[in-house]
Amino acid sequence: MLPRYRRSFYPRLALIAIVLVCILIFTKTINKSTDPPSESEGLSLSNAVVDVSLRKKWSPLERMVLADLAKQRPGLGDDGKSVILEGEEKVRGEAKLQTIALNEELSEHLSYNRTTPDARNPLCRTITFDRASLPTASVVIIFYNEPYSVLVRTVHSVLNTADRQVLKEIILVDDGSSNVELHEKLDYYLATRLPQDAVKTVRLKNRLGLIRARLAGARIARGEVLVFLDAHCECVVDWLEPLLARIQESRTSVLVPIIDVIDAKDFQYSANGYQHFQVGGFSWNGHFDWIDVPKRERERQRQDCKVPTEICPTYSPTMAGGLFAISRDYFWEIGSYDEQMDGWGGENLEMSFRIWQCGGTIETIPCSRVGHIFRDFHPYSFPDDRDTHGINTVRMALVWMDDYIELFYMNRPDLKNNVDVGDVTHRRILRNKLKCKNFDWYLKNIYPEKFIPTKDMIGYGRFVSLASDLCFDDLQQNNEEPYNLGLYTCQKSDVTKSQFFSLTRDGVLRNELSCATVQRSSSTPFLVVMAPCQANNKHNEKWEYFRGQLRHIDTGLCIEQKGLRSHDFVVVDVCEDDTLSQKWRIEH
Ligand code: UD2
Ligand code: MN
Repeated sequence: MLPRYRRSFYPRLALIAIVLVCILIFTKTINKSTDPPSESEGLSLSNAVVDVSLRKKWSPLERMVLADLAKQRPGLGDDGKSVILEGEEKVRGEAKLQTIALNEELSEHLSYNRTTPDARNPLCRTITFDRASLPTASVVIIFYNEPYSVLVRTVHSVLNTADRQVLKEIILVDDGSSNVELHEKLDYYLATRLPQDAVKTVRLKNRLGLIRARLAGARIARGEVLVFLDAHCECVVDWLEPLLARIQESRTSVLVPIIDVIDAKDFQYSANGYQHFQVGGFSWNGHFDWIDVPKRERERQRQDCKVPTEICPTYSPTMAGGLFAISRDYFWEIGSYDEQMDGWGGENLEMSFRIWQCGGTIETIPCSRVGHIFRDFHPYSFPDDRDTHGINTVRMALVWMDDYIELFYMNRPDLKNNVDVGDVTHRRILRNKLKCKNFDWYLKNIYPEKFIPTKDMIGYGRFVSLASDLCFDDLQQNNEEPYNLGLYTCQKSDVTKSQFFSLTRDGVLRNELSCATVQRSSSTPFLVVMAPCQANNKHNEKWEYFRGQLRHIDTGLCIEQKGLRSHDFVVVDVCEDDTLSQKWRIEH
């Protein structure tokens, strides 16, 4: 029999041991929850439910990050579906849309890892890549005061869709953002939630503009290919590999994905079917625009392509500028960017013309798709409120467009004189050094569809009435929609766009975007309506210029200005020989 003290000792020991084990387990649990999640946990933790009572133990940054994550609703907007907010959230979202052209409220409720639809042509899924042999990529994302959640989602999207075998790094370039969310919180998030070597951040002390921001990223990039993205993109599975494979095959090809639209209001990812996509053009006012793939290009593809034409690299006369891939060596060889371009705009046409004129190609790669949030207005102001797009475009035109710069000035007379655009000598030296072709060659060979108001015309310039001091004039109406052709006192100095018209060799009376048609009504005179030109010139209405009269072929009526004054709309009426009010002099 055990002594008394022994009898009570053993149960007590057991009790103490149990209590100790409990304390140990308890402190472990607490510690685990208060530590910032480890790297490997990071990605999957994004949508975790967080115990609010424990938050006070975390650092302020961790608390902010957790609060952001707690706001997100797993699955919302997945597959790029549109999301409509309700109540207070809806009101806040609409207010954001008004101020920054983007529904930041909604973005904060979508997971950083929300998925995108596979919008690719099904043929793309049959292509396989030998990733080990592909060149590696540095993805450069520049930002200036972008909404935090949108930027972070862009980073996640790249990591989720690009294979780490080919994705060397993501380089974020902060172009001097003043939004504090983009400082410590972003650094903290990247350090605690993403794989350590995946993302590098470059901070510019002052805002240098998107051109110099991209250059800063390119300078530290170590991948063999540079891929630039805007800070509000979401990528589609396997978007990167087709770009890298094409550069491997053709070093001087500069590539753009198909750029899909992510709606700024409801975040819907729209691909518009996989069959139809557009390539880049430009207008004489110096802006980029989208054009349909020309028939000529489809012909070339049928001859040159090893793969079906639908997924074949498609030549593009220009590029939008924000999303593209280029061999890193070639980027520097071909003159990177014009570093004296400030703010926003113009760099995309500069690079487009330079690449084509100096021996490279710009191609859309149909199997690569990336969504971009197109905003209705710039959420930021411009350095010193200057028109940096206009100024940069003058710099571009002075170097690359030769005499065609006059067509640009005609659209932008405000930029012709009295604007300091700086010195372009070093860019002209570059053009000589690279032995680049001229702009005329570019238009003839790369963009023959482009309407040139002074080429192959019966006449062009001002259309001046012989009976008075009145000229044809678009009366500053929107040329992208139908409008009535007007009359206005003839401009005295250089002609500008509103009075510049052309009569083509095949009898089309037009300007850059609109073609003259006749609007029939119950009785003459009829109005002359300028309507968006048909891509196939055969379908545009025809006119004849004979003894000073402009006769509409279909109706046989002549343009007439009797009784009309400056600001009136011009008409067509029964042709009468020797009537001065039906006679027009074409300037050239
Ligand atoms: C388009 C391009 C854009 C650029 C621009 C012409 C696409 C889809 N987008 O306008 O990339 O080529 O045309 O210049 O092709 N940013 C800065 N610093 C600034 C201003 C902007 O870093 O001073 C950043 C901004 O945060 C964004 C990127 O530059 O990530 C492009 O700006 P944007 O998105 O406002 O231009 P976007 O898409 O209207
Ligand atoms: Mn953008």
